[in-house]
Amino acid sequence: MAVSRREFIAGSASGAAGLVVGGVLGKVVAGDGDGGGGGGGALSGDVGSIAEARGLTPAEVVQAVKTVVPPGKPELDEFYILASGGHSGQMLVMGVPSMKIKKVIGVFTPESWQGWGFGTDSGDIIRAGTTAEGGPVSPAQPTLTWADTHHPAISETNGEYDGRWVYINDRANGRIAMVDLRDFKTKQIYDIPNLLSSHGGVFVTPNSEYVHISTKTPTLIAGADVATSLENFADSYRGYSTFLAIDPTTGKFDVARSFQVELPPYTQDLADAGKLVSDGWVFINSYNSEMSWGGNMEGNPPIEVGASAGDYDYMHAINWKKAEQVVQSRSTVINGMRVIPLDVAVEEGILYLVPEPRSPHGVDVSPDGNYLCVGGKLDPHVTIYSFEQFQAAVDAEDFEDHDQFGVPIINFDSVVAGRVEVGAGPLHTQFDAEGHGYISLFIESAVAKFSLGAPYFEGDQAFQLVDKVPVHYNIGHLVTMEGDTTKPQGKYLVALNKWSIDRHSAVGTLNPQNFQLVDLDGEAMEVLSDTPIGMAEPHYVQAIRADRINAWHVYPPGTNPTTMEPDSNAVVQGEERIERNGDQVDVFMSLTRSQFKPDVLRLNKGDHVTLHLTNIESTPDATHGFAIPRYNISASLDPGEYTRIDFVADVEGAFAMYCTEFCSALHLEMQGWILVS
Ligand code: K7E
Ligand code: CUA
Repeated sequence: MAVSRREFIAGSASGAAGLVVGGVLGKVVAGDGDGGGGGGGALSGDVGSIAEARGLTPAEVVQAVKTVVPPGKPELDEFYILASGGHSGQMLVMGVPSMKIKKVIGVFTPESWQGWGFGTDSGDIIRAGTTAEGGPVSPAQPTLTWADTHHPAISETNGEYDGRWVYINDRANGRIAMVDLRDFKTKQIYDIPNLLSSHGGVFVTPNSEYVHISTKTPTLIAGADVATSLENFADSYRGYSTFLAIDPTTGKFDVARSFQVELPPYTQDLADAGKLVSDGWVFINSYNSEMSWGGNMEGNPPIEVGASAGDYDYMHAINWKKAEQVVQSRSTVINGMRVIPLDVAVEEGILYLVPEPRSPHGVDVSPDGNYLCVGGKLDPHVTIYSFEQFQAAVDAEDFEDHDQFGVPIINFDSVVAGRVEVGAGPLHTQFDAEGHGYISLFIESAVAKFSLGAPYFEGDQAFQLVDKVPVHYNIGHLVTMEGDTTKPQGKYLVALNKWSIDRHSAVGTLNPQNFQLVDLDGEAMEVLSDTPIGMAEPHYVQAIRADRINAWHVYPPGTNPTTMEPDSNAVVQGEERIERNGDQVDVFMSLTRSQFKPDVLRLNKGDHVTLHLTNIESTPDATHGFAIPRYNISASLDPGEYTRIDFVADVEGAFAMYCTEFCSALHLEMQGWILVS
C-alpha cells in the first residue's frame, strides 16, 4: 500500500523510519509528492519522495535499510550462508543480510563456468565419487554426473564453526563431498559403501572428529533375494549410520578410521550431533518404523498410508564414543567398511530407541546440548527431550519395550522435558543464545518461536509459544545465524520456502524457491526480504559469521587445487615448453594477460596430449579460462592455479583455443591454435 509523503513522514515519526527519513528531510527537492504514485516517476529527491514514487510503506523502507549492502561495503554482509543446491548437485554461497548469491560451487555436477568436470583433473574427483564398492552403477554410464544435494555441514572446533571445510551429501546416491573454504572448491567426493541413498543425517561432531551420514531408504543386504525382499523386509534390509573420520589437516575422509553402525530397516531421517553435555552421542529421527513398502497396485496401502499407521516412530540415540572403541574388536567388514552389527550395538549399549510422535522430521540439539527438539509432521507439537533424563533412563534401564530387532525402547514419559503446541506441520528447529527455539511449520507456512527449559527459562516461562510469523509459503528448513552450534548468534533467520506463488515476477510454469530473511532483533519476528533462488530446491543451509572465513585471494604459485600444494608440473615464466615422446605430448603452458604461451600446438592425429596449464598471475581476480571448441574441454584457472588436461587428439582440424574470462582489454586476443593433422 502506497502512502503520500505526508503520511509517510507522519506515520514513521515514532519508528526507526522516522530516524532514517527525518535525517534527510532537510534535502527536500521539488516535486512535492504529487507527481509519483508508483511507477514511471523520476527517482530523485529525499527518501520520502522516492518511497512515495515507488509505492513503498515506511516499514518497507526500514526493511530495505536493514538489508542493503551498498557498493563498496561488502563487510555489511555479516554472515555467509552455505546452501545446498538441491538436484542441481551444487552448493550456493550467499550473504546475510543482503541475501545475494555470491557463488555457485560445482560439487557433484560438472559446472562449465568453473571448468569443473570438463576435461581437467577435476573430472577425476567426480569419477572417484562413483566407483566405491557398494555404489551400484550402470556399466553403460560409469560416472554419476548428477546429485541431489541436501545437507551441508560446516567443520567445528569446540562446537563452534571454524570456517575450514564444509561437507554436503547426495541424497540420491548416498555420497558425500568435501569443499575447502580456502578456495571454495570441491576436493573429494566419496561414494559411501552400504548407502544407496542418504538424507538429512549429515553433521559434523563438535571437534570435527567425524562427519556423520546415514541411510535414508534402508539398503538391501548382500545375499538377500531381491525378488522377495520387500515381503521379507525385516530380514532383507538394514540401515547404516556412518561415521566418516576427518583427516585433521586436510579435511578429507580417512576411510580406514571410519565405521558404520548397523540399524533396523526403518527410514532414518534427520540427525544431529550431541554437544557439551551430550557430546559423544548422535540422534537420528526415523519414520516408517512400520516398514511399509508400498505395493498400491498389489493390494497394499500406498507408503504414505502404511508409514503413518503407528502412533510413534523412533529416535535413534547412538553412543559414538563407545562405538569408536567397540569397532576395534567387534566389527565385520562389508564392502570395505568396518560395521558394528546390530546385535553387537545392542549388547554394548551403543544403540537405543526413544519413541517420538509419528512421522517426525527434524531432531535438533540445543546450544547447551541438553534439549533434543523433535518436530512431528503429523503432530502440532514440538516434543522436547532432555538428554540428562535420557542418560538417567539408560543408566536405570528404564525401558518400556524392545523393538523386533531387540533394540531397547526408552520409556517415553521418563525423557520428555516439555511439549509446546506450535502449529501445523512442524519440521526443523534452530536456536538463539537466549534459549529460544525457532521451528518451521510447513503446513501452516509460519515460523514459531518457543522457549526451552532450565537453565534458560524456569516455571511457567519454560516451554511456551512466544511468537509466530507467517512466511510464504510451505517452509522446509530454516536457519538462524550459527544456530546449530554451541554459540548461536541470533540476529537473523532465513526461511527456506518451497512455494512462492505471487512472490516474484512470472518466470513460466515453475516458480523459484523463496528465501525469506527474518529479523530476530525486535520484539516480534519480522520478514525483511524475499529472495528468489534461480535453481533447484535448497533443502538446508548453514550460516557462519563472515569473520570466521579465511579465504585465499590468490593461490601460492603453481598450486594444484586438488592437493592444495604447488604442483611439480607447474611452470614459471620462461620455462614454457612442448615435450614430445612418441605420441605422448606434454605441453607446459603459462597463462597471463593476455596470452597463452605457447599459443600454437602442432599435433598429429591420435596424439595423447597432456596440457599442464599454470596461471602465472599473482593479481587477485586475474582468472583466465582455457577452452578448446568441439573437444568438450573447458578449464578455469585462478591466479597462481595449476591444472592438468588429458585428451586424445582424435579429430583432425584447426581448433581455436581461447580464454573464457574477460580478463583484460586484450582478452579477445587471448587465443591460439591447436592444429591436428
Ligand atoms: Cu532436510 Cu528438505 Cu532434505 Cu527437511 S529436508 S524440509
Ligand atoms: Cu585471459 Cu581472457
